[in-house]
Amino acid sequence: MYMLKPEETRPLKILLISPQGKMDDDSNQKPLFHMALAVLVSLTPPQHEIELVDEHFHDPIDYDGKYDVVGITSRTLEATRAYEIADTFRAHGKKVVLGGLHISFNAEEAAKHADCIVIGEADNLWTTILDDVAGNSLKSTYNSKDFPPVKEITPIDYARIAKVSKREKVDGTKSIPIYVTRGCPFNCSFCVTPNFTGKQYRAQKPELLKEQIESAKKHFFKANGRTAKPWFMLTDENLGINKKRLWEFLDLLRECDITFSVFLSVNFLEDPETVKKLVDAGCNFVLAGLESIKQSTLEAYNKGHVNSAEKYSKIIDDCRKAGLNIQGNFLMNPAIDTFEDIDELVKFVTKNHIFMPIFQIITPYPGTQMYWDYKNKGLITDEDWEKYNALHLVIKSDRYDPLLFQYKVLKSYTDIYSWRHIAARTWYNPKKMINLITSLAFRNHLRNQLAEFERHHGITPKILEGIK
Ligand code: B12
Ligand code: SF4
Repeated sequence: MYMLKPEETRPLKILLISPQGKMDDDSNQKPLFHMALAVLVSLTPPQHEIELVDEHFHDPIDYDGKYDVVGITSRTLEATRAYEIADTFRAHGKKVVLGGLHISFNAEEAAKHADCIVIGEADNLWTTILDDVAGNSLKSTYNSKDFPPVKEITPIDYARIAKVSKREKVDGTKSIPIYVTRGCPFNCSFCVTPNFTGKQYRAQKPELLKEQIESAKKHFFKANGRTAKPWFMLTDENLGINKKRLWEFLDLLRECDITFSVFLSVNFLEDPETVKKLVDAGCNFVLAGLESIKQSTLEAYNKGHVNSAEKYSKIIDDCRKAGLNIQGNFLMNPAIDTFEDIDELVKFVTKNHIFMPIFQIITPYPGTQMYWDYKNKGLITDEDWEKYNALHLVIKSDRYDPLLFQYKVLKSYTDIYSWRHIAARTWYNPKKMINLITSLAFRNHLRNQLAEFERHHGITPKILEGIK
């Protein structure tokens, strides 16, 4: 039994929830737990008891549980569900704290559903909140800006997470999240980072990173015949800010004997030495925001300075030859992308056998420059947050009927997960197992979404043929 020290507050029972939006997917790419909650667990003083619930893994919620406080995270896509859970807990007399990216930029909206809202990062204020709950003096708002700046990365306490979460050990086909850095100094207009953690770039201390990886392996990984090494998802916004730093981290990761995936600007992959270091360190794929194969579009997103569409094929091919997959992320916008452009993109993805491609409809997430630009011009047509899964068109479209544009993207996206495409990609790319398993999850999810879309809107593929 834990013995309370004189300076410690009364022990609390804390429930932390990661809600799942109704239109969120069940893809295999999801990490084992949400890093925001991992940070909160790692910061929580030891006398408190924690329970972690993750709806992405269908963990049930006990609304009658004896919790002193319920903390809920949320991104925009999950906000409506977060509010639903919060309202239900409050109706059961529980104290609810809401935090996360969406809440930070929609404080007024969120305040209607919570006893307390948290704006910004919680690393510098979570223990104050717990002390205030224990002392019955919880305030209605805590803003990270009012606390000392977050200068360091909170090391993740994998042992405690293993104790409080419902996740079992996994093999190398499911990813364990970890972060090496936070922040990114770039200014892409569709991204929340520049207005959230962007300016506060920081990195893990090497020795702590190694310790965390060892602990994560011990508590969350079990090898099997197919996968001998664990798969870590590096949830950094952009690991490749600085080449020297990146190389140091890659050397360090190499010593850890793991596989990992990472978000990285594609321009870093032009350098063969960096690619080699990534492969040697165990990188199984890089998620790169390629966004478009049209240079004019890249310029429109403030991405022209880092990306050059012309070079994509060569970079992808060189990486593949070196043993590295690039997962391409593409954005589609009815104001700049025609149906022909989407067809061209499908051809490009097919020809280049792009690993686990992601198609997204441009979505102005609250907190992005793009959101304010569209909002000020009155161009946002839908603020039903459930639809902010990047497969709905929530902005005004003059060129195409919004529903048809959405259908075109969803149909093209589903088509690139046909058996033929999956087989070709698996054949040509390295790391076949991850490719196959995750592609099947994407395929199932997309086919279900498409079928639902066609049923709900009475649309058939024939309709698209007439409007090219
Ligand atoms: C890793 C990552 C992923 C991974 C893993 C996601 C996961 N489920 O964990 C993958 C690849 C699966 C993914 C998918 C998607 N992602 Co993503 N992803 C990220 C990334 C790069 C890092 C997230 C992370 O782990 N951060 C580390 C944690 C510690 O930070 P945090 O969540 O902000 O938490 C801190 C504070 O917010 C606060 N806090 C958070 N919650 C709470 C709760 C309480 C109670 C308190 C007190 C405080 C608090 O304290 C925490 C510690 O300081 C972010 C970029 C970013 N800037 O966050 C984008 C980001 C979150 N993703 C984004 C998007 C749009 C998506 C997708 C919709 C894209 C798509 N169509 O596929 C999907 C959605 C799937 C989903 N539901 O997660 C957007 C979200 C925008 C928004 N407003 O919602 C971001 C911000 C990127 C962007 N474009 O700007 N993503
Ligand atoms: S490079 Fe990536 S993380 Fe950085 S601002 Fe652009 S999209 Fe966001």
